[in-house]
Amino acid sequence: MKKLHIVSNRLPYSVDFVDGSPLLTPSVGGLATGMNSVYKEYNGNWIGWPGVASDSQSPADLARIDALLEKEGCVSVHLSNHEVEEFYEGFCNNTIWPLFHYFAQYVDFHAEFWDAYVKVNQIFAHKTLEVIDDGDYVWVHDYQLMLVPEMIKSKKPNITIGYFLHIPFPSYEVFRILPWRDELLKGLLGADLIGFHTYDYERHFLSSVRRLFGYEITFNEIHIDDRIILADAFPMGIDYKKFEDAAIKINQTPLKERSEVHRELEKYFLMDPDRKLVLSIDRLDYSKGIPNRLRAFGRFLENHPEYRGKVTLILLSVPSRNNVIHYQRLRSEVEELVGSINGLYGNINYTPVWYFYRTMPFQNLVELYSMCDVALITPVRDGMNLVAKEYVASRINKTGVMVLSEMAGVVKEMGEAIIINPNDENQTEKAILQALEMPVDEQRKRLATMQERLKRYDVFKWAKEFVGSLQRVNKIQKDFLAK
Ligand code: GDG
Repeated sequence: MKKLHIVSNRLPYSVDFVDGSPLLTPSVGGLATGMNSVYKEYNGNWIGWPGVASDSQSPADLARIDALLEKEGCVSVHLSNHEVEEFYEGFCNNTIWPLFHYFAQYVDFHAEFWDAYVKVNQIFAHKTLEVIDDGDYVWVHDYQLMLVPEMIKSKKPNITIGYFLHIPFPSYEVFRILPWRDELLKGLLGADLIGFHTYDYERHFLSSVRRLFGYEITFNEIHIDDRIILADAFPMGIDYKKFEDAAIKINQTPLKERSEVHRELEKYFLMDPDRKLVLSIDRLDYSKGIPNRLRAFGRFLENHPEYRGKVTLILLSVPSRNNVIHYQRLRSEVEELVGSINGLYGNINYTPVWYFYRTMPFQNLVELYSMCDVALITPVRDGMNLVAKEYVASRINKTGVMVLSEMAGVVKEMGEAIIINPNDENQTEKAILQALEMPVDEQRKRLATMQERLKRYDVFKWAKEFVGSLQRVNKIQKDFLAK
């Protein structure tokens, strides 16, 4: 049977040392959930970096980590501290990430970062080539590994390769800024199927292929000599049932046994049952539009004094990429804005913004989703945004309103949200008011439609459809060659 292997920057486990022995903790993220459902079924391996630099461990410890991972079907890629710095923090997070999110002014064009990117992609490709057999399928993930498809295809043309990009693919005019644009595209074109969250990203990609290489493109098929490459949209879903079940379980737990977060939120409503909570959750990343959101909330309190004391914004900012200067500056900006809003509109009994700079356990996350009346999701660019989907899935009482940026990929599946341009703070301010005042009947109607849609196309369906298309493209290619 043909196997299916996954290649991603990080393996779906984190490694900790307990009493001197390495211990694996499975990752609970969306990608791990979706991929676990396929690579084990197809008896393949997951190739990736375990998150520990090879030169920070003794060879004996590295071997112990590798052996533990091997038992889980995982193959470790070894990267040194320096490689992680120049590849991941350098080219991935200082070059591709800002450019693909339209932050051209933040992009670093360092040749050393590019060299490290090529070298690390080669390490991933070599590792993959060591464990795959002729005829197997390989599914490569995300912007860290855009060169890997071609590196595999050039050595083993009979491997069917899928690639999925989790971030936006920018328009050609932005993509062309990159000195290494041709190399990145060539790397991707080693794949047989290239997937994006939305049709717009797919179109941008095809337009770059056409403009830079002039290849023949029919609908979403790229023809290069005797090869056919398919580009398609696969909007990633969530493990809907996991969020729904967690919310049901929390709801059934007696008040006394609920978490501290839950009890604190209950107290907030006990003081005044008409009070409302607005929720904002993301990694502290400049693409997520956190300052715009805070300014819009500040304006809302300024222009609607009747809501002071009645509405609190819970702002959960998950620490991210602290080594990068733009992230450090963003943190200061966010903290200043929070301080200024609280200083201007708060009093002894009322704090307008509850700010948390940390990661919360899954249960607390679902508690926040289920207790907040409004979700304020306003990225300036976002490949998809799974938080929006998780909020909808956790609303088991069928109420709740989403204010959603038109710049997030998820908006294509959430036409029932209140949709805003995140750069228009006036519009966002009005949307907050509209959300807080939306009649319950209308909330239910809008939410039910979104819930139905998200339930149907969950992360398992997403993974299955991608793999199905990968098998189909293999057949299309064979039929084409047989003609
Ligand atoms: C990239 C793309 C695309 C957040 N805070 C906590 C926590 N989370 C979890 C959420 C959600 C995930 O992190 C965040 O996913 P997003 O999709 O919102 O954003 P990115 O991290 O930027 O992801 C994005 C995604 O890839 C998938 O393709 O949608 O556009 O940028 O699942 O639940 N989880 C826990 N505690 C927290 O405090 N446990």
